[in-house]
Amino acid sequence: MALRTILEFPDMRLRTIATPVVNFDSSLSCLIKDMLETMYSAGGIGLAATQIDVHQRILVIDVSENRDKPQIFVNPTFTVSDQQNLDYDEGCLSIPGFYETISRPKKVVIHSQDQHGKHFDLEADGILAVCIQHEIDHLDGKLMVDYISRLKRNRIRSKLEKKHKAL
Ligand code: GNR
Ligand code: NI
Repeated sequence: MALRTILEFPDMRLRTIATPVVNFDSSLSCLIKDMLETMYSAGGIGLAATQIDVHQRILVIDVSENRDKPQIFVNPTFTVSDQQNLDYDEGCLSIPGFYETISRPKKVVIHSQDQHGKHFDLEADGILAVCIQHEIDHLDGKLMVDYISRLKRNRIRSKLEKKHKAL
């Protein structure tokens, strides 16, 4: 088990488009373990492999109160199952300290594989729907700041750049 470093905006590696997982082997299990450990340690409700500089289509999520119900998604996609949108105040471990209200489809059906390659579908609403869409965006090199104005985005960029220089 190992904690991995989480990349922070505006690191260009966060813009990489992840490729599908083809081998469901022990190295995938190890990677998923590291992702869960890193997510729990950082206090996040989700983590995409992209955020630890691994450009494969893997997500871990835990939206449970007691942080004891990990969900694993390999090669996930989703279809919108409710035309309504939900506004949610989103945070991101790769944009620490900033929160923005983002509007996304309220209900989605997730099509995914588990860590063994088995296919499954799952209907999600509420925070799980928000989180899975946020995480799939990461796999496509997209960040929540892409949904806000350029002015706000640039303000966040310069604050984080200043912080990175100070470290
Ligand atoms: O920990 C996280 N919280 C969160 C809150 C609202 C909407 C999305 C998220 S995901 C985020 C973890 C993260 O950055 N995952 O990519
Ligand atoms: Ni994020």
